[in-house]
Amino acid sequence: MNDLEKRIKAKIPGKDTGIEIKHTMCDICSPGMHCGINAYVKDGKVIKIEGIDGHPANDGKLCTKGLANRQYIYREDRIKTPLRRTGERGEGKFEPISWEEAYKVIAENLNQSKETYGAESVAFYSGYSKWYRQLLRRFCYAFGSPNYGCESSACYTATFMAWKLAAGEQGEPDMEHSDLFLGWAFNPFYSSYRGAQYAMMRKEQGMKFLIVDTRKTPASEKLADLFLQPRTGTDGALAHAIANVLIQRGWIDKEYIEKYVYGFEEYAEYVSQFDETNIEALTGVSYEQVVAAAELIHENPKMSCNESSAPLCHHRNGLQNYRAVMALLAITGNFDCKGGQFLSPHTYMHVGCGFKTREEEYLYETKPQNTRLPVGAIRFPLWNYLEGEMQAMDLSRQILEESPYKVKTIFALGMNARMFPDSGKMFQALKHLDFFVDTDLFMTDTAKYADIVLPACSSFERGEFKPYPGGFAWYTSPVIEPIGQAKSDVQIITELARYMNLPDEQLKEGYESFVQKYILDDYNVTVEELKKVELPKKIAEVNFPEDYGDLKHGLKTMTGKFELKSSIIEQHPEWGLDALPTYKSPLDDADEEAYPFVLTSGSRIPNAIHSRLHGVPNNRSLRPEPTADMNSLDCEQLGLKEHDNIKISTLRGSIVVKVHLTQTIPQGLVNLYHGYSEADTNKLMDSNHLDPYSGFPAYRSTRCMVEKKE
Ligand SMILES: Nc1nc2c(c(=O)[nH]1)N[C@H]1C(S)=C(S)[C@@H](COP(=O)(O)OP(=O)(O)OC[C@H]3O[C@@H](n4cnc5c(=O)[nH]c(N)nc54)[C@H](O)[C@@H]3O)O[C@H]1N2
Ligand SMILES: Nc1nc2c(c(=O)[nH]1)N[C@H]1C(S)=C(S)[C@@H](COP(=O)(O)OP(=O)(O)OC[C@H]3O[C@@H](n4cnc5c(=O)[nH]c(N)nc54)[C@H](O)[C@@H]3O)O[C@H]1N2
Ligand SMILES: [Mo]
Repeated sequence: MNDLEKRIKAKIPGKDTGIEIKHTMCDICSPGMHCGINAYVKDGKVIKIEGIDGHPANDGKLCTKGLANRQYIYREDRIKTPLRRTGERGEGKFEPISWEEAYKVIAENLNQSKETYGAESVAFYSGYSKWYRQLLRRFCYAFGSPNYGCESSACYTATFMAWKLAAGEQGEPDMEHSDLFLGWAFNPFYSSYRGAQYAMMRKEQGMKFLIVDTRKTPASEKLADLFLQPRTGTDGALAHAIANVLIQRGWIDKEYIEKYVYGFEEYAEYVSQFDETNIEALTGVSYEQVVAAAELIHENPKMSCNESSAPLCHHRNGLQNYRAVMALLAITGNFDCKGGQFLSPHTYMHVGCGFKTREEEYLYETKPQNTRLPVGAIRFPLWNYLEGEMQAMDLSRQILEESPYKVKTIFALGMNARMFPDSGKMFQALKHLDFFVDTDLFMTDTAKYADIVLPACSSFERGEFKPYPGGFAWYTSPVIEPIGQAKSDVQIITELARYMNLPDEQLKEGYESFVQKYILDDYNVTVEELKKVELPKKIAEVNFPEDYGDLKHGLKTMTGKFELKSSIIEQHPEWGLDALPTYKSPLDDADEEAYPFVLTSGSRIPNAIHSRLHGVPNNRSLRPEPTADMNSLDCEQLGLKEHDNIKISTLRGSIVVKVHLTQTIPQGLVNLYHGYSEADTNKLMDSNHLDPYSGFPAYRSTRCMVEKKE
């Protein structure tokens, strides 16, 4: 009897409960978390869940989303069998078919598309789930298409790109040894509660916080020693103004810059234009506060900074703004040293766990050569240079315009068309396809457009590999049978690869073989061993990096230095991009008088994650209706009371939502969460309001107007 079983018996003395407690993980959230779950299973059903004590990700706790797992996996709209569309696209009429039949139809149509238009006419797309992506990518390459792409066309990748430009690889804060933490667009209280707990602990230990956010948040209230509240997307200007004060006052590390930083002179010259004459007009932050920020940085020399996956980059100037914030680390000598930012190579699925894997080898060793450029490559050349996968923000355009070539088929896992700016255009593009397969747990609005829908299973119904920071690794086993005929995504990909007899033996060997050969073999541990352990097992030693180790060795940039001025961009003048982190306004060109407000969307709320929990009753009950936050003074001027209906309009369209009056956001801003079918904020956005450096959408800065709706 293990400890947990003892606890159960203890809870119900003298009774044989028939309950088994099994370990699994929550994958509702990002791979950066994946908390451990005890699933209480009775008669093949999960009847209760709780966090696993001692688990490195969550140590017994679960957040509002994690606690939703039971209602999530048993959502009524779970797809139970493969389906073939019988009605119009979007109508939702389907008939069940067998897996064999589904594979046959898919294989025929994919091959047909390849024969008629070339392999590149088939795009392979993954929504927010990440755990199967390696196999999907290899499938795409084995099929011969360059068009693998995913939700990361709008999440995190711009951050990696900013890091690749500056330092060749991704950085990570050494918060443990910092005097000051630069929490720029940082509110882990809603997006990652473990991060919030750690920040609170460091606060209590005396670390200072400079919080920069467009809204007042729990982080600005609980953590900030200084809080700056710039207008949305004006962060680059603000960072430059802070840099300018640091440089003018000599509060920079000249020796470090001399040795390790490239492009300082031109950068210093450039930022000198952000000063007391213009900074308040540009950002809404007073010059006094800019100086106060510089003073705080000067007084607390060891400074690290959060890595922002979304809000900083969700602007048409996002990547440049990111580079501007990172520059503060470089000029104060806070990159590659204790208490600052260190390079942290990705272990798996872009999460740094402190040890290396050969994931990239698996991903790229079969990449086809001499294919056409992936979708988005011409429009976003820097993206293409650094990432080489499809920039999915250009997908709807290419499907509809059929330029530079036709994309006629999409094979998708977990596609959410509402993720794309101008989501209406993405739905239109789906209609334009010859053939569309979507694989999901639920019958979503997007799946309704598919010709074939495949039922995927949840993390409770599958086994999955997972590494954790500190050198830990785990491999879960299913805790219940799949719902209906659902299969795990990796099983689907592998079976289809075998059915189509794709020329990739490794892919056909499946997921476990990939994990074993490309990850675990290097650490002398087997999948079978990891499946048996109760808690994630330490498989690798993780050593703290030496100060300036990477810099002394030379970074993986063209100059070997931290680049304030990008030599990659410098060498490609034909891209029309700036090598320095130049600043430009984030806003679109809509007429300011007609559209006097700015819509920012997506700031995380604790009870939802994108589209996937809006249909889960407990979570929905915490915020039953799509609700926009607006400043109380703006509401007064518009004659709005709490929970009135408002119509938010942009050049692209309008939606109706409830209004919430608040002081947490400044006047002129409208803040709304995304992913709702009935009030889709991305419907309001222009599909061309994108960052030319990264291709990222400007979810957080679109001009809009607001009217009361009776
Ligand atoms: N306005 C606005 N839009 C945004 C953002 C924002 O801040 N503002 N944020 C952006 C960001 S950062 C992100 S990451 C994206 C989120 O990207 P999305 O892809 O929109 O994320 P989800 O809504 O979770 O949708 C993914 C789909 O995958 C399905 N799914 C879940 N688990 C599995 C699985 O194991 N297998 C399969 N096959 N399917 C599964 C879900 O049911 C869902 O239908 O949204 C972006 N969209
Ligand atoms: N509960 C919950 N947790 C999540 C998610 C979720 O949907 N729900 N999504 C997951 C995913 S995919 C991601 S990418 C992460 C994102 O994680 P975070 O980056 O933490 O997400 P946000 O809450 O969007 O942004 C953080 C803060 O940035 C501020 N902000 C927005 N725009 C700007 C700006 O232009 N400048 C500045 N300085 N601040 C700005 C917001 O007001 C917010 O308080 O969260 C993950 N965790
Ligand atoms: Mo994200």
